[in-house]
Amino acid sequence: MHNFKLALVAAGAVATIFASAAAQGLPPLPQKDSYTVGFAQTESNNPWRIAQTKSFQDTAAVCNWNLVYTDAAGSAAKQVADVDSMIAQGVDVIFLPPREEKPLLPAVLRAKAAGIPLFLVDRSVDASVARAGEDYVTFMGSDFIDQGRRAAQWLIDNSDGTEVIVELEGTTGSSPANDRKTGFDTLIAEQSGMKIVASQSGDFARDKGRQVMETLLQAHPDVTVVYAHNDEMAIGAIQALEAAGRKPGVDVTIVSIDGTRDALQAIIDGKLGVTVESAPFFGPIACATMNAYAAGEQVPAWVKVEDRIFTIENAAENIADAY
Ligand code: GYE
Repeated sequence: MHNFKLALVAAGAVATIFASAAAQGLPPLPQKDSYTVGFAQTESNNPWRIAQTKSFQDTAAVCNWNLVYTDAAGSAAKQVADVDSMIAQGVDVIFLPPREEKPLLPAVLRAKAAGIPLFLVDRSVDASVARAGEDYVTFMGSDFIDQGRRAAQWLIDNSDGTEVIVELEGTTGSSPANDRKTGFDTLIAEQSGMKIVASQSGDFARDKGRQVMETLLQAHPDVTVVYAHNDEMAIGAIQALEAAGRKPGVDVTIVSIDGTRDALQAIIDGKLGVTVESAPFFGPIACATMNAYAAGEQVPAWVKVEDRIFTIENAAENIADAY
């Protein structure tokens, strides 16, 4: 159904590091018929997170996992406590999407010290302090810088060259917010007629995105483009624009990232220009990666997910599979 390409990439220095337990001093994972698998979800307030959790639950049945699931409800402090409790329970392995890059670091290091292999899933931690192949096994996820770059490139290709841009950032301190900003802003900075006039966090949430857009619209009524770091905030921005009498897709172009069902519908309705995919279906990748690690195979430092791009060209044919 959902096609993941497990590209064992050589994207820069990171991916040249390979983790196998023996080589790197990482905790080994014995080969067993069944594992107790911790999955410390960060929050459940959007379709992306719900789809990711379902993917882990579906995979648990197929891969014979006893899934220990926690939901940090949007709190990095609770997520740290959740990981600590998994360590105390002695789970076999931990999958962690760190809500923010820095606060989860101590928990990552405690898992290693406790002899539990930890895999980062969908978000990363600060690479200057903890490294794949040394402190945790690997990062499984998308190239967020490239996602931001692709959103910017679509805009450049579909613009007359002059734009007043408002940016809705994801959760402050999270790797997708940091990197999606870098990728987009860098490309836009090279366009003489395009200017990002405001950039503010909407915490990856629909209602927060709507509220922030309402405020920014008052300060910047001349806005012609909204770049949202995820689809939920893009939908919130569309609501704010419509409430203010603007026509998203006609007088304001919206560009976004994720590929949710609501976003594909907004594309079909002519309100959203593009959404760069950020696939949430990590269960099968998690099972394959952890089994490879248990078998003593080398696991790349970055198990990279290849993402598609959705526009009016292909939104209709993909909406049935969307989440
Ligand atoms: O884009 C967003 C979610 O970490 C890649 O988190 C993930 C992001 C995703 O809240 O919708």
